[in-house]
Amino acid sequence: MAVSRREFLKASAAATALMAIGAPVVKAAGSDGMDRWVKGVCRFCGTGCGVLVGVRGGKAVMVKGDPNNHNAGFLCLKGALMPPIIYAKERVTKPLIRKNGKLTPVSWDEALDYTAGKFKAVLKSDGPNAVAFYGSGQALTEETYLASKIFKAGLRCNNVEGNPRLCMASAVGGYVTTFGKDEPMGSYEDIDAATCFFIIGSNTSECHPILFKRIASRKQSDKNVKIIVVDPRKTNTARIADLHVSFKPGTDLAILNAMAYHIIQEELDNPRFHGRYVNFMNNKKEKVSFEDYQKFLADYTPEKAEALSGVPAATIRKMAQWFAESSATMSLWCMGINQRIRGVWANNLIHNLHLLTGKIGKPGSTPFSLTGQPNACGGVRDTGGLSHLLPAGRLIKKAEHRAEMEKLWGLAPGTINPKPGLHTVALYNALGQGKVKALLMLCTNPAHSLPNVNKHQAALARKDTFVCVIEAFRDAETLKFADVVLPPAFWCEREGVYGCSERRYSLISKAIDPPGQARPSVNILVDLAKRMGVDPKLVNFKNSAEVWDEWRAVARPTPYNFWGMTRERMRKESGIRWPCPDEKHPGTNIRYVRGEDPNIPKDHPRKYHFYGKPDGRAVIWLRPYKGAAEEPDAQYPFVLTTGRVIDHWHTGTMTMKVPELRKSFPKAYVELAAADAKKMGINNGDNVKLETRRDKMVFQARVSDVCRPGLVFVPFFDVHLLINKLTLDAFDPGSKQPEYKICAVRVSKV
Ligand code: MGD
Ligand code: MGD
Ligand code: SF4
Repeated sequence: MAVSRREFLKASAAATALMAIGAPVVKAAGSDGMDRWVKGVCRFCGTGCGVLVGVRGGKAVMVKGDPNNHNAGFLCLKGALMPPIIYAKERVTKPLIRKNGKLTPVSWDEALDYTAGKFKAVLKSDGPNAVAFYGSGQALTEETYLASKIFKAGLRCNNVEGNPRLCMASAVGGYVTTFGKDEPMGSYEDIDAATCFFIIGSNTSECHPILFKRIASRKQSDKNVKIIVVDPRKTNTARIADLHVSFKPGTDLAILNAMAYHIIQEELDNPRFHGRYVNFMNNKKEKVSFEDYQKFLADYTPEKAEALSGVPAATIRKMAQWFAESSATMSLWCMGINQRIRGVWANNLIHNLHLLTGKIGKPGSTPFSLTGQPNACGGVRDTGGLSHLLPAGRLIKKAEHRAEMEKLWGLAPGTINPKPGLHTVALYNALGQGKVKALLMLCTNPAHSLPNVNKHQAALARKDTFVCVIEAFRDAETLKFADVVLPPAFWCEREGVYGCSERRYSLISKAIDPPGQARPSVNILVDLAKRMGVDPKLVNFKNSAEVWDEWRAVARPTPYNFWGMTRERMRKESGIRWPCPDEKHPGTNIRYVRGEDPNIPKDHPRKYHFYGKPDGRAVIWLRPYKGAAEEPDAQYPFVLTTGRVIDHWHTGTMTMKVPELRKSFPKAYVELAAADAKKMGINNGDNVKLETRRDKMVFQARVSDVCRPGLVFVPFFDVHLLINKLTLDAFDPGSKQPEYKICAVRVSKV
């Protein structure tokens, strides 16, 4: 059945209403007079829904769900409402150079020569550590692979970072320390088999709506399925929970250890599994015994955890029991766990529960970190687009990994700088100190999204730094600080791969031409690199398909092997999960299990083989409780937490251009608990001042039962109310991911 755009939007509006009670999304039908439908992937979240772009008269006029991808044709509103964003009047369509303080249109040659000249001058005067690349989990896999290669191999500079540091670094740290390799072992199919969902620090309903829909459907299909939501806010996700556990923010470590304590106490652990497949380790990386682990956990009785977290001991016991007694438990988590100064440890403690109970590597039983961005996994984590990484899980600090990459890239031995580059907060600090002097950015808006952003805006504003931004929209905050802006082809205006949360790589096919002089970023990067003096042999690519083929070859000798995903195959299929070693291989559903994971020989003696670790055993870590970097005190008695709303994407440069989305959340607000509001005489809509040690700002109040008393929440999409002026840039010492989720704040009625 054909649907008109009007009917489609009407259906979408109904879906928004449903979303409010936790029943999201629409399924669009019909082919309705399009010239063609082109296969792609949604531009937004890490769910990675497959889409079909309806093209008529050379324009993308409609988007609907791809019935053959994992989302089975469903999309949430953001995914379906792309066309107004593509054709927004704010698109950058010409290269711009700042002249007399104003961004002024110039030719491509002038912009590229000018940018390359600035980089070359800094490289000459200050060396490779004074330049940097800052990328994004929304750039294509080919773009990040190429940028990272240009800097690490071409310029000998490891200052290659990107917003996944703000997002997934703690999850990476958790996977690598526990299993030896990054990325989840399970897949979305686990949702259909799980009988207990342990959702902690994830507002799945608003941030991964199509996965939330799948969880809700699973619950509807079997009334015995239990959902536990552990979040200090009673979010929309919590509203379908059998048990919502609210607690003092930042105390998850104590709660998770107490769950482990109770599981062992009640003999709900699985000694056959952990005896055979697990090592226990303390923070000094020493192997310890199961008995040592038990002694360590004695500090985390449910009563002691109650004193720290405010969660009744009986509730902790109940959670532990549900987790351990279900036939299949799936944990899902996101920024409530990762954006913390002990994010890696919190990740480890979730893995611990699965390893302790053996609820891993079976359908429905898996720890599964939800990835935020559409290509943080496929693009940045897998290709090595961070300052300590090389492609496919290789590390800069490992000589054999550098040597292997030098061979694959055709470099002289010793070319790759052995010292990891600067992580994101350190990079912007170095920019502020004048140590980094030239910065190239791609597909990210850090002048809005960095924590403690006043400090980092000042760094970007320095007169002696050079900032070149490849950015699709003129109104992005970072453009205020740019010396050069280069216009990229956006989303389906060029071809390339996105890799979502479940190791699934899907191709975005080119559906339409870019506007004006905008060009695919792969071509921009190649031209820029050549002008910067990078050996042309290193960047001898005409298009992203050629980059993809090199990346396939580079990953082939590793456990990431996806050699079987030829471009041709990806054009036909709607996403394939790696490992996928040959063209006949269907892709991998469960890793680390013999018979499932092609990296494990069929005759391997052990059923589970965590091959990222030298002895094939995963690690249960003894991680003590540690609180937030900035706890509330008498001066700043509340906790400020920040995050997302369903209808906006990050810094709002895209979703604010869609009238339906803008109307649902026109500006940021402060959400506060009814009990606190009553005490302070605050009503809905009143002006409320928030003040932290960094800055202060006034927001309209939304009084509800979402926040617990003592906690306030502000979404970060609004450029006119930049909450990151108030947040803190303390970071996890392991992952270097900032603690956006907790800082101390004073709240007063204006
Ligand atoms: P957030 O709102 O950042 O979203 O997805 P989520 O992590 O699900 O925070 C999640 C929850 O953490 C909040 O409900 C908050 O109350 C809780 N939290 C705060 N402090 C704590 C704590 O101490 N412990 C626990 N357990 N929880 C805590 C983020 C994800 O969303 C990401 S990373 C990206 S990049 C994408 N962005 C995005 C978007 O911008 N908009 C929409 N609509 N969807 C998105 N999807 C992705
Ligand atoms: P985005 O809005 O996604 O935010 O932070 P950012 O990456 O800075 O920025 C993407 C930019 O790329 C936009 O300016 C967009 O217009 C542009 N763009 C879109 N498409 C294209 C394209 O095809 N090519 C190019 N070149 N440009 C394009 C996200 C970051 O925010 C993340 S990932 C996290 S997890 C953090 N979360 C967070 C939080 O929870 N709380 C607070 N307070 N702040 C946070 N900041 C972080
Ligand atoms: Fe896009 Fe995420 Fe919505 Fe799917 S759930 S349509 S990937 S925003």
